[in-house]
Amino acid sequence: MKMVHPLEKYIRPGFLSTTSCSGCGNGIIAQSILRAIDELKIKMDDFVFASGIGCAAWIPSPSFYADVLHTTHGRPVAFATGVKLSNPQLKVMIISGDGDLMAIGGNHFIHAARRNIDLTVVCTNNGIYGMTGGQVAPTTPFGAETATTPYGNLERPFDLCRLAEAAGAVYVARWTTYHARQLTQSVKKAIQKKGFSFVEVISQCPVHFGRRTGAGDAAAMMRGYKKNSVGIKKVKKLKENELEGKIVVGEFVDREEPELCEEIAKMRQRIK
Ligand SMILES: Cc1ncc(C[n+]2csc(CCOP(=O)(O)OP(=O)(O)O)c2C)c(N)n1
Ligand code: SF4
Ligand SMILES: [Mg+2]
Repeated sequence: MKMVHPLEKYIRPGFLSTTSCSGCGNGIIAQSILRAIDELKIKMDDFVFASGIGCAAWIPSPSFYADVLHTTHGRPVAFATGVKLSNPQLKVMIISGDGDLMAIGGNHFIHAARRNIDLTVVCTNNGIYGMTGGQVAPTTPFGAETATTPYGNLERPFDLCRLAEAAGAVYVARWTTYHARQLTQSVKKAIQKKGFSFVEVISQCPVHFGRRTGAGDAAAMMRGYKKNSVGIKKVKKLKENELEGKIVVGEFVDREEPELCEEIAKMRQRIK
């Protein structure tokens, strides 16, 4: 009997192979997203996915069996905004990397959050530019050695969830690839939430981050995520020094604000 993976129906026929290196976190993220869609029973035809440039941008493209926009570097949020405004009925999800979304694409990201347009953003945060050879990113930890910081990173990284919250996102959560089930639950909430939702996934790039920073291979990195993650509810009980090197995971924001497409529809009614 031929074994068929339960999520295979979401993969474009002939595109089961992956561009990711072995041990990369991208496969876990892809599965968590597809499982969320499966559990919500939403048809792939109701989705449009957008990604930019980088390893993470290959998560939906070309393998997700849906309309997928593989756009230019830093611009998936801009493309997704256009799609959503032209057809607000669609579920529009952006899946891309920390560099793509938060470096070159940072302005698109914060302004989409400010507008509270109904988009779901899943950001693979591997703390580095993976695809181009392991250069420093705005998420690289302070002091980390990368291809472009051989003596250690002198810049402090963004806290992506706090950035999303401050910019106006109505749903914000962070998990790691160790938390695949929790990630699925957050992606489900993010898809269902009316407004700008942001899910950050701390993910392993063993080839560049692991090798260059000393974090080790994929298994070592995932053991580190397990050991060093602290749930948001526990954080208040910990002292500042106890939080050093920890990854705070959980849901940070779940709030209601007027959503842009709905406000546009109301305005159209008003000015008829
Ligand atoms: C305008 C432009 N500048 C720079 C690049 C080179 N470039 C491609 S991907 C990338 C970084 C991707 O990093 P990230 O989004 O974190 O993805 P990862 O590969 O780590 O998943 C860069 C700098 C490009 N393609 N286009
Ligand atoms: S270079 Fe890193 S992020 Fe890119 S596919 Fe390989 S392991 Fe994954
Ligand atoms: Mg990256």
